[in-house]
Amino acid sequence: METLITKFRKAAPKAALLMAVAAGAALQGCSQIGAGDSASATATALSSDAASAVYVAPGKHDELYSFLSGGFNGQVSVYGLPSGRLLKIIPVFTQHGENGYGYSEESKAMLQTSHGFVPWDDLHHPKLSRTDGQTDGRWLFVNGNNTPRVARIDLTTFETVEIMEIPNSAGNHCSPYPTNNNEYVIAGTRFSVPLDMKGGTSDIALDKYNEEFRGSISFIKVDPEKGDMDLDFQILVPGFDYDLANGGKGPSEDWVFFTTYNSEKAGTLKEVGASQNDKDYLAAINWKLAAKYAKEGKAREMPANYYHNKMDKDTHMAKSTVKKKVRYLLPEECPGMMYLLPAPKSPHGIDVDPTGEHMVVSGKLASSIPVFSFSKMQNAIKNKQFDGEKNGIPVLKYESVLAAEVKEPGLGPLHTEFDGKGNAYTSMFVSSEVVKWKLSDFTVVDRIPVYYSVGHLMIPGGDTKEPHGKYLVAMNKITKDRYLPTGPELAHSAQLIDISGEKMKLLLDFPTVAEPHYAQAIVADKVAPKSVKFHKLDENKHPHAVKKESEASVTREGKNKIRVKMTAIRSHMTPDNIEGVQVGDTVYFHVTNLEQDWDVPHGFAVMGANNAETLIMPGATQTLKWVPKKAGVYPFYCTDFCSALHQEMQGYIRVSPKGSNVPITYSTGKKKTAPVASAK
Ligand code: K7E
Ligand code: CUA
Repeated sequence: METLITKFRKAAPKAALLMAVAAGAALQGCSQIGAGDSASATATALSSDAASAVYVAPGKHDELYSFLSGGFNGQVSVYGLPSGRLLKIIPVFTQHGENGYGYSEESKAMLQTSHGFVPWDDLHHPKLSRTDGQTDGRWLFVNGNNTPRVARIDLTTFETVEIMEIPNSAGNHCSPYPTNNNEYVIAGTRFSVPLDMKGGTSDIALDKYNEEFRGSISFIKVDPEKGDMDLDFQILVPGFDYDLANGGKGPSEDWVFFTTYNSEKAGTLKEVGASQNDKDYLAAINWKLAAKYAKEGKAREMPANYYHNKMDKDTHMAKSTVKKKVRYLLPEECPGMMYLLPAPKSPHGIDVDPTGEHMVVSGKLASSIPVFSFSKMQNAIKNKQFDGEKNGIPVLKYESVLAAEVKEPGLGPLHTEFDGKGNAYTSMFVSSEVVKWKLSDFTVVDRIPVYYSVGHLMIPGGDTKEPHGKYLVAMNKITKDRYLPTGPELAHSAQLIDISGEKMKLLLDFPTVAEPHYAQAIVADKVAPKSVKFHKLDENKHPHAVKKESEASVTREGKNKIRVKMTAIRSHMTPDNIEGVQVGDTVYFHVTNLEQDWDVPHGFAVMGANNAETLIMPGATQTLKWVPKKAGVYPFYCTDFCSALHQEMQGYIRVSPKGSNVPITYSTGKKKTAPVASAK
């Protein structure tokens, strides 16, 4: 790295160099940069121009929705742009006390996996669904890295509606990549795993890495109308590590590309072992041909065990299905399906420009950015310009596929996005800057410091055929001295940059929830008009819904199950007095929100519950499970300040000792006795 820095020093403008040094210092934890330095940098960058550019007047709406990944918090955050106002947190792979996701009986199944209930994950990459290579505002797909999963968020409700576990995967990082019409959502594994083809991941000595481990790339079919996912097949690829994925557009739209590292297949100390060779690969896969091979009988089948969890639209209940098989293709048996392009060692991002001609590989350790040409790749394949093969997969000659190298862009290139006006923007992790370069002649034309150590950057639509090239969001890993300190852990940060002119301009800093990796953004007009305001009560098919107060009931089922079918409407619950429950009973509160109006959820919480509240949307039914441990009188109440009489929206449930003869009674106002124990 020393030589790189020396080299960089000669070429880079002074400001960028200062930032490089500052970021280096920050990375090593010795904060040599004074608060004053950055404060003055901020002062210069932030003029009143910038303030008015991001000002969205009270009561006015933002122009764009943006969806930032929550990283190790397992959620997605929705921000308005350009204001940077946080609009919503969408829990995906995590429990969320705010609305009971992952706690309510209806949503628990969403977090079931072959490893049991896993209420956490590491979410890196949101990707919007596409039509004709443009974002269409229907769904947002996201990956879970740790316990490999792909989830789908419905953008009419901003709720997670489906989670698919990925078998034969470990570290679902190059994921999810939707093709230009969501034909497939593609997900690659970061870690290779031992596969015995008979029983999936198996018990194998770790020093057998080289012979026994393989990677997998999963092809998940997406229903064009409903969005439902189905794992169609996998390609079992050589035992490298796979990092990021991106897809072709236009002429290259049948292809998807993956960066790989550890082509050395080191099983330990990868920091060293995976950096021996000068080059790793960009893997190119013709997904259309793969789908054809899979359809025409080239696929074999192996046993598997993975969960597919889906939220039913009518009942608002999630259901898990366990899948027991997966089909797979081997690249060595499928000619023309997969090629390897030599890339600078241990590359990170791969990004394809809007025309589909250029594949940009960000080699985090390299001093230049190689840009591959899709048309050259096609020619090289036709003319067999190979440099041998690896695991039966042809390796293309570097020179035969290279369009150009972007020289001395900065230090630590990670990711690139495009503005649709012929420019590319690359994030530089080590030199803490965003570098703008031209696709026409591959020269650097502008650079702007970011604070500090930027990972992904995002231009709304910047990974699609038609970018909305007005803003860029840089997502930074380190923010030392940018915000008020908050103890050992500081806020991660996003920075909004104006890219509408020749020179980039910093407009705004805003802190993020947990660690953002990638993000997506879309013009609000493509999403807002379809936003659901409330669920129609008549269409509520929840088996325990009650649609009128007169239908509310409390029943004992069998020995110790109590079912409370309750309604909530401003400002009372029916029933609000319940007696006859005993210690040892499990109580299910099925609460139906009778409101048929926008923005009137009711919450439900009961003292001592071991889960959370549940927040019931108008017209929907949600269930809170409660197992009281001791006799007594317990209050329950609405948690969402829904009306002037919200504080009155409360009730009591009496719990008697086990075996007591207190009959079940329930009422709101007038007391009513329950029918004797139900048959079920
Ligand atoms: Cu953070 Cu896309 Cu997981 Cu790069 S990845 S920063
Ligand atoms: Cu309902 Cu507060």
